[in-house]
Amino acid sequence: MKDYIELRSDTTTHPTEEMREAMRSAPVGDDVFGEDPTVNALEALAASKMGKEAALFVPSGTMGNITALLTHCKRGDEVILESECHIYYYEVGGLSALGGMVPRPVRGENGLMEPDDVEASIRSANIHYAPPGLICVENTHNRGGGTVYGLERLAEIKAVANRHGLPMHLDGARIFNAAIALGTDVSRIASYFDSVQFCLSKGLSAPVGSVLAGGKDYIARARKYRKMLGGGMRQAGIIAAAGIVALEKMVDRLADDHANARALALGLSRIPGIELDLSTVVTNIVVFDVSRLGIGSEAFAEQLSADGVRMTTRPPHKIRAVTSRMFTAEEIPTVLEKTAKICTKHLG
Ligand code: TLP
Repeated sequence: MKDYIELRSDTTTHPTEEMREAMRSAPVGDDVFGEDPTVNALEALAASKMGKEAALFVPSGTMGNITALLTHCKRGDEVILESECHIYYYEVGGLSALGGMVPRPVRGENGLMEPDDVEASIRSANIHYAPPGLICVENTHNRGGGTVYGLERLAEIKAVANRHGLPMHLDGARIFNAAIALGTDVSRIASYFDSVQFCLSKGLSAPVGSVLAGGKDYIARARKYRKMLGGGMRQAGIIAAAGIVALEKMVDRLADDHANARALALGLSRIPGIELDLSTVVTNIVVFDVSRLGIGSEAFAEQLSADGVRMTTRPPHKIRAVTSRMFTAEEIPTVLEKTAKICTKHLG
């Protein structure tokens, strides 16, 4: 049993009993030979959920994204992406270090890019310029606070991509959260993209793994890049089995995480010293600012953790709380009480 309240990330979710049972009894084979029936079943299920021809099981979201980018682009190509997105901010510069790609960041509002800004970032052919190779979108947007692109805006960005003959990649680590917030199916979100990466190991609670989905030829080429990156796994059915349970059983309950995030955010927004824009809290991520307390995020998070509540920092002054199966509605009053205690201490 954990002796603290877990709000650091939905990546901390443990597998369910049903997942452990499925893992124990999963039929397996060598997936590099394409012979693992459980991996093949997961890939087929994931492809059909996303409305794509094919899918590829990868060890992490980071590997899914870099595999996607390597498959779309060549060295020297420009990748258009939002300036706070995970691929740019948290993936160790892999697109440049491993793929020789040039990021072209576009500033969004709470992580969401305007179609006009995307279009303005696409430069016409000129001997001096790196050629544009890909547009990336993140939905939900992590650093934006779990914010969601609506289908209309996605359609407009897709129209921009079409006008310029560019492919689109979705970092849909939390695409199921986006679909629930929009009241739509994941395949509708995915329909605007040539490739989609989504995570099984976040709110869906699988212990390991992500999926890259796309067209048949595209995924065949991606399979080779996954191998190059060292992501060709062998009896991976053991972990893919949990991914199948994640997709079949764990999607609908994400709505509970959203409701908990909303209730938590509402309570936090009423605590003097905390600044929180409630309009951004539409999925399972809550970001708030503690600058009025005269302390930085690190100090705030340390004090909260010492009192048994774990959140992550967004230096210099922001804090992130992520709801998941590891957090229950019953814990909300305790979090609010402990947060208020720190605020009162620092406001004097
Ligand atoms: N996000 C993690 C950390 O890396 C920040 C988290 O705790 O939120 N895309 C998005 C939008 C993500 O939020 C993440 C993980 C990834 C990709 C990468 O997934 P993994 O951790 O499986 O490599």
